[in-house]
Amino acid sequence: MTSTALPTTDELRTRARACLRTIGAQVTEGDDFPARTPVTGEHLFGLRAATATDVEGAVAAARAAFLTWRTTPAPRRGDLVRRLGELLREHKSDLADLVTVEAGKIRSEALGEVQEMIDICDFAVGLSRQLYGRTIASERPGHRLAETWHPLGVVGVVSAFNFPVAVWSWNTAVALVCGDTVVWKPSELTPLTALACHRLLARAAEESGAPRDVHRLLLGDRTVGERLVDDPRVALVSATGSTRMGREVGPRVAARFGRSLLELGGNNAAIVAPSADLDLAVQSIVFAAAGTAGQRCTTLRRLIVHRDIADTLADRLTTVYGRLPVGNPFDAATLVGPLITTGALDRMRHALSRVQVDGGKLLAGGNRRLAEAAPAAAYTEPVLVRVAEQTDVVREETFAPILYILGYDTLDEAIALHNDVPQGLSSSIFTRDQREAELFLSAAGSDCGIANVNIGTSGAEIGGAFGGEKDTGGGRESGSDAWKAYMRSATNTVNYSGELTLAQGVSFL
Ligand code: UN1
Repeated sequence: MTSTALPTTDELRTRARACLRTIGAQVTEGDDFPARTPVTGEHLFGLRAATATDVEGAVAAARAAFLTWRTTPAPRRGDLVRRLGELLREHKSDLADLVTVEAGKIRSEALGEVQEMIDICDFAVGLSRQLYGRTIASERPGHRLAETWHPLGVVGVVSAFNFPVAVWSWNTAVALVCGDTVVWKPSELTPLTALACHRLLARAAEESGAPRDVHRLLLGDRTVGERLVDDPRVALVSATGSTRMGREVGPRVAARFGRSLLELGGNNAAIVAPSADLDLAVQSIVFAAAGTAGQRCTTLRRLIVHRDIADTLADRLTTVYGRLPVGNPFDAATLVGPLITTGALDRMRHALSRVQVDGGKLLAGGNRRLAEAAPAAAYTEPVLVRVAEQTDVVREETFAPILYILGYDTLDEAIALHNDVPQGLSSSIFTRDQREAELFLSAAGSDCGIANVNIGTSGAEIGGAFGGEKDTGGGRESGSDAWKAYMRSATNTVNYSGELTLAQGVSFL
Protein backbone atom coordinates (compact mmCIF):
# COMPACT_ATOMS: atom_id res chain seq x y z
CA MET A 1 0.00 0.00 0.00
CA THR A 2 1.24 3.48 -0.84
CA SER A 3 -0.63 6.35 0.77
CA THR A 4 -1.65 9.61 -0.94
CA ALA A 5 0.44 11.77 -3.24
CA LEU A 6 3.42 13.53 -1.71
CA PRO A 7 3.41 17.26 -1.06
CA THR A 8 5.68 19.21 -3.40
CA THR A 9 8.97 20.65 -2.21
CA ASP A 10 7.47 24.15 -2.65
CA GLU A 11 4.58 23.24 -0.39
CA LEU A 12 6.98 21.84 2.20
CA ARG A 13 9.14 24.95 2.00
CA THR A 14 6.12 27.18 2.52
CA ARG A 15 4.96 25.04 5.41
CA ALA A 16 8.39 25.10 7.08
CA ARG A 17 8.63 28.89 6.65
CA ALA A 18 5.17 29.36 8.16
CA CYS A 19 6.08 27.21 11.21
CA LEU A 20 9.38 29.03 11.72
CA ARG A 21 7.61 32.38 11.41
CA THR A 22 4.97 31.44 14.01
CA ILE A 23 7.72 30.33 16.38
CA GLY A 24 9.66 33.52 15.68
CA ALA A 25 12.81 31.78 14.40
CA GLN A 26 15.10 33.54 11.95
CA VAL A 27 16.76 31.56 9.18
CA THR A 28 20.07 33.04 8.08
CA GLU A 29 20.29 31.89 4.51
CA GLY A 30 23.66 31.10 3.00
CA ASP A 31 25.28 28.59 0.73
CA ASP A 32 27.35 26.53 3.16
CA PHE A 33 24.90 23.64 3.45
CA PRO A 34 21.28 22.95 2.61
CA ALA A 35 18.23 22.37 4.76
CA ARG A 36 16.52 19.49 3.01
CA THR A 37 13.49 17.31 3.39
CA PRO A 38 13.41 13.52 3.15
CA VAL A 39 9.73 13.78 2.14
CA THR A 40 10.80 14.66 -1.43
CA GLY A 41 14.55 14.36 -0.92
CA GLU A 42 15.02 17.92 -2.15
CA HIS A 43 16.59 21.13 -0.85
CA LEU A 44 14.51 23.66 1.06
CA PHE A 45 16.93 26.51 1.80
CA GLY A 46 20.65 27.16 1.78
CA LEU A 47 22.06 27.82 5.24
CA ARG A 48 25.15 29.32 6.76
CA ALA A 49 27.46 27.11 8.82
CA ALA A 50 29.20 28.24 12.01
CA THR A 51 32.82 29.26 11.49
CA ALA A 52 35.69 28.62 13.90
CA THR A 53 35.11 32.16 15.22
CA ASP A 54 31.42 31.39 15.79
CA VAL A 55 32.31 28.27 17.79
CA GLU A 56 34.83 30.23 19.83
CA GLY A 57 32.28 32.99 20.48
CA ALA A 58 29.51 30.57 21.43
CA VAL A 59 31.64 28.63 23.91
CA ALA A 60 33.02 31.84 25.44
CA ALA A 61 29.50 33.27 25.81
CA ALA A 62 28.14 30.05 27.31
CA ARG A 63 31.07 29.93 29.72
CA ALA A 64 30.44 33.55 30.81
CA ALA A 65 26.73 32.81 31.28
CA PHE A 66 27.65 29.76 33.36
CA LEU A 67 29.35 31.97 35.94
CA THR A 68 26.01 33.65 36.67
CA TRP A 69 23.82 30.64 36.11
CA ARG A 70 25.70 28.31 38.48
CA THR A 71 24.80 30.51 41.46
CA THR A 72 21.18 31.07 40.44
CA PRO A 73 19.12 28.93 42.85
CA ALA A 74 18.15 25.67 41.16
CA PRO A 75 14.36 26.22 41.59
CA ARG A 76 14.80 29.59 39.81
CA ARG A 77 16.63 27.76 37.04
CA GLY A 78 13.55 25.56 36.93
CA ASP A 79 11.50 28.68 36.03
CA LEU A 80 13.33 28.84 32.71
CA VAL A 81 12.59 25.21 31.93
CA ARG A 82 8.96 25.59 33.02
CA ARG A 83 8.57 28.46 30.56
CA LEU A 84 10.23 26.40 27.83
CA GLY A 85 7.74 23.60 28.49
CA GLU A 86 4.84 26.06 28.17
CA LEU A 87 6.16 27.37 24.85
CA LEU A 88 6.64 23.82 23.58
CA ARG A 89 3.02 23.04 24.46
CA GLU A 90 1.87 26.18 22.65
CA HIS A 91 3.88 25.33 19.51
CA LYS A 92 3.49 21.56 19.60
CA SER A 93 1.79 21.35 16.24
CA ASP A 94 4.27 23.63 14.43
CA LEU A 95 7.24 21.79 15.90
CA ALA A 96 5.77 18.44 14.87
CA ASP A 97 5.32 19.80 11.34
CA LEU A 98 9.00 20.74 11.24
CA VAL A 99 9.99 17.29 12.54
CA THR A 100 7.98 15.72 9.71
CA VAL A 101 9.43 18.06 7.09
CA GLU A 102 13.01 17.47 8.22
CA ALA A 103 13.07 13.92 9.62
CA GLY A 104 10.12 12.45 7.70
CA LYS A 105 8.33 11.15 10.80
CA ILE A 106 4.64 10.35 10.55
CA ARG A 107 2.39 12.85 12.34
CA SER A 108 1.71 10.74 15.42
CA GLU A 109 5.41 10.06 15.98
CA ALA A 110 6.34 13.70 15.33
CA LEU A 111 3.78 14.82 17.92
CA GLY A 112 5.14 12.13 20.24
CA GLU A 113 8.63 13.50 19.86
CA VAL A 114 7.48 16.99 20.85
CA GLN A 115 5.54 15.46 23.76
CA GLU A 116 8.80 13.86 24.87
CA MET A 117 10.29 17.37 25.09
CA ILE A 118 7.33 18.62 27.12
CA ASP A 119 7.58 15.63 29.46
CA ILE A 120 11.28 16.13 30.14
CA CYS A 121 10.64 19.81 30.90
CA ASP A 122 8.07 18.78 33.52
CA PHE A 123 10.53 16.25 34.91
CA ALA A 124 13.37 18.80 35.01
CA VAL A 125 11.24 21.42 36.76
CA GLY A 126 10.56 18.90 39.55
CA LEU A 127 14.21 17.93 39.55
CA SER A 128 15.19 21.56 40.12
CA ARG A 129 14.00 21.07 43.72
CA GLN A 130 15.47 17.59 44.11
CA LEU A 131 19.20 17.76 43.37
CA TYR A 132 19.79 15.75 46.49
CA GLY A 133 23.12 14.93 48.03
CA ARG A 134 23.52 12.34 50.78
CA THR A 135 24.53 12.70 54.39
CA ILE A 136 26.89 9.90 55.33
CA ALA A 137 27.43 8.50 58.85
CA SER A 138 30.82 9.78 59.97
CA GLU A 139 33.13 7.49 61.95
CA ARG A 140 34.24 10.46 64.02
CA PRO A 141 32.31 12.10 66.85
CA GLY A 142 31.15 15.69 66.20
CA HIS A 143 31.65 15.42 62.46
CA ARG A 144 29.24 15.67 59.59
CA LEU A 145 30.06 13.92 56.34
CA ALA A 146 28.01 14.92 53.32
CA GLU A 147 28.05 15.26 49.57
CA THR A 148 27.08 18.37 47.63
CA TRP A 149 26.25 18.55 43.93
CA HIS A 150 27.51 21.50 41.92
CA PRO A 151 27.01 22.56 38.30
CA LEU A 152 29.63 21.27 35.88
CA GLY A 153 30.08 24.01 33.27
CA VAL A 154 29.35 24.23 29.56
CA VAL A 155 27.70 21.12 28.10
CA GLY A 156 28.20 20.45 24.39
CA VAL A 157 25.21 18.60 22.97
CA VAL A 158 25.74 16.79 19.66
CA SER A 159 22.48 15.27 18.42
CA ALA A 160 21.38 13.01 15.57
CA PHE A 161 18.78 13.42 12.82
CA ASN A 162 16.40 10.70 13.99
CA PHE A 163 15.31 12.41 17.20
CA PRO A 164 16.18 15.93 16.16
CA VAL A 165 14.58 17.63 19.15
CA ALA A 166 13.73 15.11 21.90
CA VAL A 167 17.31 14.05 22.60
CA TRP A 168 18.39 17.71 22.69
CA SER A 169 15.66 18.39 25.24
CA TRP A 170 16.66 15.45 27.49
CA ASN A 171 20.11 16.94 27.71
CA THR A 172 19.24 20.61 27.75
CA ALA A 173 16.32 20.66 30.20
CA VAL A 174 18.30 18.60 32.70
CA ALA A 175 21.61 20.45 32.16
CA LEU A 176 19.91 23.83 32.64
CA VAL A 177 18.32 22.97 35.99
CA CYS A 178 21.65 21.48 37.05
CA GLY A 179 23.16 24.95 36.52
CA ASP A 180 25.06 24.21 33.30
CA THR A 181 24.87 26.16 30.07
CA VAL A 182 24.54 24.44 26.71
CA VAL A 183 26.06 24.73 23.24
CA TRP A 184 24.13 22.62 20.74
CA LYS A 185 25.42 21.17 17.49
CA PRO A 186 22.43 19.42 15.87
CA SER A 187 22.66 17.02 12.94
CA GLU A 188 23.28 18.92 9.73
CA LEU A 189 20.26 17.05 8.37
CA THR A 190 17.90 18.78 10.82
CA PRO A 191 18.86 22.47 11.23
CA LEU A 192 15.33 23.91 11.04
CA THR A 193 13.94 22.08 14.07
CA ALA A 194 17.08 23.22 15.89
CA LEU A 195 16.49 26.86 14.95
CA ALA A 196 12.91 26.56 16.19
CA CYS A 197 13.87 25.04 19.57
CA HIS A 198 16.69 27.51 20.06
CA ARG A 199 14.31 30.40 19.45
CA LEU A 200 11.77 29.06 21.95
CA LEU A 201 14.47 28.61 24.57
CA ALA A 202 15.76 32.13 23.91
CA ARG A 203 12.22 33.43 24.45
CA ALA A 204 11.90 31.41 27.65
CA ALA A 205 15.21 32.91 28.85
CA GLU A 206 14.05 36.47 28.07
CA GLU A 207 10.74 35.94 29.80
CA SER A 208 12.12 34.22 32.88
CA GLY A 209 15.10 36.54 33.36
CA ALA A 210 17.78 33.93 32.65
CA PRO A 211 21.07 34.99 30.99
CA ARG A 212 20.68 35.08 27.20
CA ASP A 213 23.67 32.83 26.60
CA VAL A 214 22.52 29.86 28.69
CA HIS A 215 21.99 28.25 25.28
CA ARG A 216 23.83 28.68 22.00
CA LEU A 217 23.24 26.95 18.69
CA LEU A 218 25.90 26.06 16.14
CA LEU A 219 24.79 24.78 12.74
CA GLY A 220 27.13 23.00 10.41
CA ASP A 221 28.93 19.79 9.61
CA ARG A 222 31.27 17.62 11.64
CA THR A 223 34.07 20.20 11.74
CA VAL A 224 31.79 22.33 13.93
CA GLY A 225 31.19 19.32 16.18
CA GLU A 226 34.93 18.57 16.32
CA ARG A 227 35.72 22.11 17.47
CA LEU A 228 33.18 21.77 20.24
CA VAL A 229 34.47 18.34 21.25
CA ASP A 230 38.06 19.59 21.48
CA ASP A 231 37.34 22.79 23.39
CA PRO A 232 38.69 22.47 26.94
CA ARG A 233 36.01 24.86 28.20
CA VAL A 234 33.34 22.29 27.34
CA ALA A 235 33.09 20.26 30.54
CA LEU A 236 30.78 17.55 29.21
CA VAL A 237 30.17 16.40 25.66
CA SER A 238 26.88 14.56 25.32
CA ALA A 239 26.84 12.95 21.90
CA THR A 240 24.18 10.82 20.24
CA GLY A 241 24.87 9.03 16.98
CA SER A 242 26.71 6.10 15.49
CA THR A 243 29.25 3.93 17.27
CA ARG A 244 31.77 5.13 14.68
CA MET A 245 31.18 8.72 15.78
CA GLY A 246 31.43 7.74 19.46
CA ARG A 247 34.75 6.01 18.87
CA GLU A 248 36.14 9.35 17.69
CA VAL A 249 34.46 11.58 20.25
CA GLY A 250 35.15 9.47 23.37
CA PRO A 251 38.97 9.38 23.12
CA ARG A 252 39.20 13.04 22.02
CA VAL A 253 37.27 14.23 25.05
CA ALA A 254 39.11 11.82 27.35
CA ALA A 255 42.47 13.10 26.05
CA ARG A 256 41.71 16.47 27.63
CA PHE A 257 40.12 14.85 30.73
CA GLY A 258 36.71 16.14 29.74
CA ARG A 259 33.61 14.09 30.42
CA SER A 260 31.55 12.44 27.78
CA LEU A 261 28.12 10.92 27.72
CA LEU A 262 27.72 8.67 24.71
CA GLU A 263 24.46 7.32 23.33
CA LEU A 264 25.46 5.29 20.30
CA GLY A 265 24.21 2.44 18.14
CA GLY A 266 21.82 -0.30 19.17
CA ASN A 267 21.11 -3.73 17.72
CA ASN A 268 18.09 -4.47 19.79
CA ALA A 269 16.45 -7.86 20.05
CA ALA A 270 13.27 -9.38 21.42
CA ILE A 271 12.94 -12.97 22.55
CA VAL A 272 9.52 -14.50 21.88
CA ALA A 273 8.87 -17.48 24.16
CA PRO A 274 6.32 -20.24 23.53
CA SER A 275 3.94 -18.85 26.16
CA ALA A 276 3.89 -15.33 24.61
CA ASP A 277 0.61 -13.60 23.87
CA LEU A 278 1.09 -13.51 20.11
CA ASP A 279 -1.49 -10.80 19.39
CA LEU A 280 0.33 -8.47 21.75
CA ALA A 281 3.72 -9.59 20.43
CA VAL A 282 2.82 -8.96 16.77
CA GLN A 283 1.56 -5.44 17.46
CA SER A 284 4.58 -4.59 19.61
CA ILE A 285 7.06 -6.07 17.15
CA VAL A 286 5.69 -4.21 14.14
CA PHE A 287 5.78 -0.85 15.93
CA ALA A 288 9.30 -1.49 17.26
CA ALA A 289 10.71 -2.79 13.96
CA ALA A 290 8.91 -0.78 11.27
CA GLY A 291 7.93 2.35 13.24
CA THR A 292 9.96 5.49 12.49
CA ALA A 293 10.99 3.58 9.34
CA GLY A 294 13.47 1.61 11.46
CA GLN A 295 15.43 4.75 12.30
CA ARG A 296 15.38 4.75 16.10
CA CYS A 297 18.41 3.70 18.04
CA THR A 298 15.91 1.55 19.94
CA THR A 299 14.46 -0.03 16.78
CA LEU A 300 13.91 -3.78 17.01
CA ARG A 301 16.39 -5.38 14.63
CA ARG A 302 16.52 -9.02 15.76
CA LEU A 303 13.70 -11.33 16.73
CA ILE A 304 14.72 -14.52 18.56
CA VAL A 305 11.74 -16.86 18.44
CA HIS A 306 11.20 -20.27 20.02
CA ARG A 307 11.20 -22.85 17.22
CA ASP A 308 7.74 -24.17 18.22
CA ILE A 309 6.14 -20.85 17.27
CA ALA A 310 8.64 -19.42 14.77
CA ASP A 311 6.66 -20.35 11.64
CA THR A 312 3.37 -19.10 13.05
CA LEU A 313 4.85 -15.79 14.17
CA ALA A 314 6.79 -15.31 10.92
CA ASP A 315 3.57 -15.90 8.93
CA ARG A 316 1.61 -13.43 11.01
CA LEU A 317 4.29 -10.78 10.68
CA THR A 318 4.54 -11.41 6.93
CA THR A 319 0.81 -10.70 6.59
CA VAL A 320 1.02 -7.45 8.54
CA TYR A 321 4.18 -6.32 6.70
CA GLY A 322 2.39 -6.95 3.40
CA ARG A 323 -0.12 -4.22 4.14
CA LEU A 324 1.91 -1.55 5.96
CA PRO A 325 1.07 1.84 4.43
CA VAL A 326 4.33 3.45 3.21
CA GLY A 327 4.46 7.00 1.91
CA ASN A 328 3.52 10.59 2.66
CA PRO A 329 4.23 11.09 6.37
CA PHE A 330 1.65 13.91 6.53
CA ASP A 331 -1.10 11.46 5.55
CA ALA A 332 -2.88 10.17 8.68
CA ALA A 333 -3.09 6.65 7.18
CA THR A 334 0.68 6.31 6.65
CA LEU A 335 2.66 4.22 9.13
CA VAL A 336 6.05 4.24 7.41
CA GLY A 337 7.58 7.47 6.13
CA PRO A 338 10.81 7.91 4.18
CA LEU A 339 14.35 6.98 5.12
CA ILE A 340 16.45 10.06 5.75
CA THR A 341 18.51 9.89 2.52
CA THR A 342 19.03 7.68 -0.53
CA GLY A 343 22.39 6.83 1.07
CA ALA A 344 20.46 5.17 3.91
CA LEU A 345 18.52 3.19 1.31
CA ASP A 346 21.77 2.08 -0.33
CA ARG A 347 23.10 0.87 3.02
CA MET A 348 19.86 -1.03 3.61
CA ARG A 349 20.11 -2.72 0.20
CA HIS A 350 23.73 -3.59 0.81
CA ALA A 351 22.83 -5.26 4.13
CA LEU A 352 20.01 -7.17 2.41
CA SER A 353 22.29 -8.47 -0.31
CA ARG A 354 24.85 -9.57 2.29
CA VAL A 355 22.29 -11.41 4.39
CA GLN A 356 20.96 -13.18 1.30
CA VAL A 357 24.49 -14.30 0.42
CA ASP A 358 24.65 -15.69 3.97
CA GLY A 359 21.52 -17.74 3.25
CA GLY A 360 18.90 -15.37 4.71
CA LYS A 361 15.41 -15.72 3.23
CA LEU A 362 13.41 -12.58 2.49
CA LEU A 363 9.87 -13.05 3.81
CA ALA A 364 8.35 -9.63 3.14
CA GLY A 365 9.07 -6.11 1.90
CA GLY A 366 12.16 -4.57 0.39
CA ASN A 367 10.64 -2.81 -2.62
CA ARG A 368 11.39 0.81 -3.11
CA ARG A 369 8.29 3.02 -3.26
CA LEU A 370 7.50 6.36 -4.87
CA ALA A 371 10.75 6.35 -6.86
CA GLU A 372 9.03 7.97 -9.82
CA ALA A 373 7.16 10.61 -7.84
CA ALA A 374 10.21 11.49 -5.75
CA PRO A 375 13.45 10.11 -7.20
CA ALA A 376 15.57 11.91 -4.60
CA ALA A 377 13.56 10.52 -1.67
CA ALA A 378 14.03 7.06 -0.12
CA TYR A 379 10.75 5.28 0.54
CA THR A 380 10.95 1.56 1.14
CA GLU A 381 8.83 -1.27 2.40
CA PRO A 382 10.09 -2.56 5.76
CA VAL A 383 11.71 -5.98 5.46
CA LEU A 384 11.48 -9.29 7.28
CA VAL A 385 14.32 -11.77 6.80
CA ARG A 386 14.53 -15.27 8.23
CA VAL A 387 18.11 -16.23 9.09
CA ALA A 388 19.59 -19.46 10.36
CA GLU A 389 22.53 -17.87 12.11
CA GLN A 390 23.63 -14.58 13.59
CA THR A 391 26.16 -13.71 10.88
CA ASP A 392 28.25 -10.51 10.74
CA VAL A 393 25.60 -8.44 8.98
CA VAL A 394 23.01 -9.41 11.61
CA ARG A 395 25.42 -8.36 14.34
CA GLU A 396 25.79 -4.90 12.77
CA GLU A 397 23.37 -2.00 13.14
CA THR A 398 21.88 -1.06 9.76
CA PHE A 399 19.82 2.08 10.37
CA ALA A 400 16.84 0.93 8.31
CA PRO A 401 13.68 -1.17 8.77
CA ILE A 402 15.12 -4.68 8.53
CA LEU A 403 14.01 -7.28 11.04
CA TYR A 404 16.05 -10.51 11.19
CA ILE A 405 14.21 -13.55 12.57
CA LEU A 406 16.25 -16.26 14.33
CA GLY A 407 15.11 -19.47 16.02
CA TYR A 408 15.97 -20.94 19.45
CA ASP A 409 15.32 -24.09 21.48
CA THR A 410 16.31 -23.20 25.05
CA LEU A 411 16.08 -19.89 26.86
CA ASP A 412 19.80 -20.03 27.69
CA GLU A 413 20.54 -20.30 23.99
CA ALA A 414 18.18 -17.37 23.28
CA ILE A 415 19.87 -15.17 25.89
CA ALA A 416 23.31 -16.10 24.55
CA LEU A 417 22.24 -15.12 21.01
CA HIS A 418 20.63 -12.00 22.37
CA ASN A 419 23.80 -10.79 24.05
CA ASP A 420 26.17 -11.90 21.31
CA VAL A 421 26.30 -8.54 19.51
CA PRO A 422 28.64 -5.59 20.11
CA GLN A 423 25.81 -3.20 21.05
CA GLY A 424 23.77 -3.14 24.29
CA LEU A 425 20.97 -0.60 24.18
CA SER A 426 17.46 -2.06 24.40
CA SER A 427 15.91 -5.50 24.70
CA SER A 428 12.69 -7.32 25.46
CA ILE A 429 11.12 -10.68 26.11
CA PHE A 430 7.57 -11.73 25.30
CA THR A 431 6.50 -14.44 27.74
CA ARG A 432 3.77 -15.26 30.23
CA ASP A 433 6.20 -17.35 32.26
CA GLN A 434 7.37 -15.32 35.24
CA ARG A 435 10.53 -17.33 35.69
CA GLU A 436 11.60 -16.63 32.14
CA ALA A 437 10.81 -12.94 32.51
CA GLU A 438 12.77 -12.64 35.75
CA LEU A 439 15.75 -14.53 34.35
CA PHE A 440 15.83 -12.18 31.36
CA LEU A 441 15.84 -9.14 33.69
CA SER A 442 18.45 -10.65 36.03
CA ALA A 443 22.23 -10.25 35.99
CA ALA A 444 22.41 -13.42 33.90
CA GLY A 445 19.88 -12.12 31.38
CA SER A 446 19.89 -9.18 28.99
CA ASP A 447 23.13 -7.18 29.02
CA CYS A 448 21.41 -3.98 27.79
CA GLY A 449 20.70 -0.65 29.46
CA ILE A 450 16.99 -1.16 28.78
CA ALA A 451 15.29 -4.54 29.33
CA ASN A 452 11.52 -4.93 28.94
CA VAL A 453 8.87 -7.59 29.36
CA ASN A 454 5.87 -7.84 27.02
CA ILE A 455 6.57 -4.49 25.38
CA GLY A 456 8.89 -3.72 22.46
CA THR A 457 12.37 -2.26 22.54
CA SER A 458 11.51 1.29 21.44
CA GLY A 459 9.38 4.10 22.78
CA ALA A 460 10.85 4.46 26.28
CA GLU A 461 9.34 6.96 28.70
CA ILE A 462 11.47 9.90 29.81
CA GLY A 463 11.21 9.03 33.54
CA GLY A 464 13.70 6.17 33.27
CA ALA A 465 17.39 6.59 32.53
CA PHE A 466 18.08 6.05 28.82
CA GLY A 467 21.24 4.51 27.41
CA GLY A 468 23.14 1.29 26.97
CA GLU A 469 26.26 -0.77 27.41
CA LYS A 470 29.17 -2.00 25.26
CA ASP A 471 29.31 -0.27 21.85
CA THR A 472 26.27 1.79 22.82
CA GLY A 473 28.69 3.88 24.85
CA GLY A 474 27.58 3.53 28.48
CA GLY A 475 25.93 6.93 28.91
CA ARG A 476 22.60 7.53 30.66
CA GLU A 477 20.37 10.45 29.76
CA SER A 478 16.87 11.67 30.56
CA GLY A 479 15.22 10.50 33.81
CA SER A 480 16.06 8.68 37.05
CA ASP A 481 19.43 9.91 38.37
CA ALA A 482 20.94 10.60 34.92
CA TRP A 483 21.18 14.25 36.11
CA LYS A 484 24.30 13.33 38.08
CA ALA A 485 26.27 13.21 34.81
CA TYR A 486 25.59 16.94 34.41
CA MET A 487 26.95 17.87 37.84
CA ARG A 488 30.06 17.33 39.92
CA SER A 489 29.92 16.12 43.49
CA ALA A 490 32.01 17.37 46.38
CA THR A 491 32.44 15.39 49.60
CA ASN A 492 32.34 17.61 52.66
CA THR A 493 33.67 16.80 56.15
CA VAL A 494 32.60 19.31 58.75
CA ASN A 495 34.15 19.11 62.23
CA TYR A 496 31.96 20.75 64.86
CA SER A 497 33.53 18.93 67.84
CA GLY A 498 36.25 21.43 68.68
CA GLU A 499 38.77 18.57 68.68
CA LEU A 500 40.91 17.01 65.99
CA THR A 501 40.13 13.34 65.47
CA LEU A 502 41.85 11.69 62.55
CA ALA A 503 40.14 9.07 60.46
CA GLN A 504 41.29 5.45 60.44
CA GLY A 505 42.50 5.89 64.05
CA VAL A 506 45.67 7.72 62.97
CA SER A 507 47.36 9.73 65.74
CA PHE A 508 49.63 12.69 65.04
CA LEU A 509 50.96 15.48 67.22
C1 UN1 B 1 16.96 7.55 19.78
O1 UN1 B 1 16.57 6.83 18.85
O2 UN1 B 1 18.07 8.12 19.73
O3 UN1 B 1 12.87 5.05 23.35
C2 UN1 B 1 16.15 7.87 20.97
C3 UN1 B 1 12.68 5.59 22.26
C4 UN1 B 1 12.60 7.10 22.23
C5 UN1 B 1 13.96 7.70 22.13
C6 UN1 B 1 14.84 7.13 21.07
N1 UN1 B 1 11.96 7.54 23.44
O4 UN1 B 1 12.53 4.96 21.23
